[in-house]
Amino acid sequence: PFLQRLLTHDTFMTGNCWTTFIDDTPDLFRLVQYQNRAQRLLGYLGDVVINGSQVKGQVGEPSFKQEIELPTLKSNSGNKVDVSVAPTEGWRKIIVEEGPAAFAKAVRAYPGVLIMDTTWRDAHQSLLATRVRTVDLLRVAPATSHALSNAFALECWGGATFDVAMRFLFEDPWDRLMQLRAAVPNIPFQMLLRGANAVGYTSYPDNVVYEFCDKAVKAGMDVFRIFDSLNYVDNMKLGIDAVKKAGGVVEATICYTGDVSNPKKTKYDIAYYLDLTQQLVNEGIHILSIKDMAGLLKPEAAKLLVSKIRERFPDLPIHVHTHDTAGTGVASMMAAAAAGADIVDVAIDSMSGMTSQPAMGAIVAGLEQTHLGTGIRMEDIQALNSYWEQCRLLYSCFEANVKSADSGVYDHEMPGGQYTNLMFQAQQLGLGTQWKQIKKAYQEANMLCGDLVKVTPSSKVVGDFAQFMVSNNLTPEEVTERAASLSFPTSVVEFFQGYLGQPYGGFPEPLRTKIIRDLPRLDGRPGATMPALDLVKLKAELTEKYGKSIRDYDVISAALYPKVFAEYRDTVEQYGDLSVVPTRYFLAKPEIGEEFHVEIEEGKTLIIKLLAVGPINNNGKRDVYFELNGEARVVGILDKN
Ligand code: 3PY
Ligand code: ZN
Repeated sequence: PFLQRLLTHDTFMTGNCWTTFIDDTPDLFRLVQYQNRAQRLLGYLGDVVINGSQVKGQVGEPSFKQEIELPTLKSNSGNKVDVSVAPTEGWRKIIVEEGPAAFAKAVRAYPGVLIMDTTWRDAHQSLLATRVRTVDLLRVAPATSHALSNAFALECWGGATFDVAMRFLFEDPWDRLMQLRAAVPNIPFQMLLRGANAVGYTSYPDNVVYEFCDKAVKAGMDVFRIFDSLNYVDNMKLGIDAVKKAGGVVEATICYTGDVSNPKKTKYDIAYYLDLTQQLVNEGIHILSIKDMAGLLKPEAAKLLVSKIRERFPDLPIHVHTHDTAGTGVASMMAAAAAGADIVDVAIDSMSGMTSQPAMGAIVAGLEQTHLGTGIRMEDIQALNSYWEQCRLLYSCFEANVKSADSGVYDHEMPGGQYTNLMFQAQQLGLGTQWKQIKKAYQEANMLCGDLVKVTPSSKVVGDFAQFMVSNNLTPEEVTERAASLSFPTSVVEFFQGYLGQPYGGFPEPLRTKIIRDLPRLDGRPGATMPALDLVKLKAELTEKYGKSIRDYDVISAALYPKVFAEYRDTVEQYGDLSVVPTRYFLAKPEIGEEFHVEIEEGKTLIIKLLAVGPINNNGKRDVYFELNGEARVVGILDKN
């Protein structure tokens, strides 16, 4: 059909088209591009048909294969809300019109408690290996912007979402942010920034962190939860300064570990957290976050910690984050609210509980008749929840099979996301029966490291250490005795060298010396000794390789994750933009004869049907026959089975 169109094209028919053909006939070339794009997309779909999805971490297929029903919202008078019209009311207005300081002040003055919904980031990072895709967020975005218009924020970016988007979902994290921003203009967006590690697992040159924050604000980010995995203030200061310069809201974080309600746990006590808060307040922050990444903050501890900070810093907005691993999340957030917290983190019910955040519905209902109401309506939560119930099933192939609460977390102290991850990995490696040992070894490895704050990336160090102990059958005593001759995982060695920063209380000796031997040691902020990365040069190199479409955003992606970015671009080169493929067909093949739609750009929809699969040929390939917008298409796919 293309050749037919070419041969009958008016300009072509004149016979006078060779030199200026491309310029004179842009419509024809748009058609070529479009057809090329469609063909590449069929290449991906064909590969899924023959070889199954190549998305890492996927076990089986989605257990839900119907079209997901979108939420219907009703106004107080019972009329259907037209969610295609974006609401104008919401907390973001204050950030945009009056700036971060005025926003923080208004939040502090709010008489009730505000919620932050983590469904779009931490909840799926903790439950579904961070695999929720942009399409599924975008579909629920209009309803969310109405239903949660009084929310403090939607946590939707940062943490692991940045690299997972490129690495496993073959999508661009910046596009995700910009598209969500366009769909939700009224509710502030929050991201998780790992201080000097930005959205990575290691320190970066300072200029990369500054550029990252600048671009994040430009792409639509508002509030930055800035933490350091060792609560090392020097690392955090860099993130704080970078966010301030970018014009974002600085939510500086104390990562919570230990148990302030237990007088026997003395390393991380109230005095430690008050001192840390003071150091952060000295940096001129807008909001304080208490980040309980493992779910260790018992209700009594929440009451104690929040009330002490509230007493010392009456004007400081306090935002509390927890994970529900032990099952105390709702009680702890209620206690934090009663003790003076301004904002608590929740996830939509069907994406809540266990290693995720506590349930939005439970907390909103629990506070509803008190003087601490959230301004969110229960019926709106139910409407959003029904979308997420279906969505969770769509991503069932990434569930880690965490089936219950685990109050053992008070001993092993694993962060929520890591818990699910390590449990899944243990199952995959056939170490499933040794899960109990991993948890025990994690606790032992933590003590060997000197009892650390454990959150990305320090939690990875402890996790790698624990897996090393289990696979080599080592007790803590054996590790201590044989440290000088054992071959430790790189992350452990680098931690002891000081590449993550300085842990509170210092490195344990003589273990440090035995592990790092004659390798260099860093005794200050790791990034301080790193030369600036030449981003102009990097952009020129990327443009040379990928063409003029390289944006400043891409330069940051490549600076943070050179290899992941290159592989992501190769995939896009091969298949085109896969973010537009509906998840069900991104992860699993359609039935023969099943028709589905892919909107490759606004107003351009491909109607696709799988027709047949041919026999294997001499090259080990199979022909996969599709119908595309009514025309037959074939793609040859290597059968890897
Ligand atoms: C991350 O760094 O991704 C986290 O979620 C830490 O809690
Ligand atoms: Zn978390």
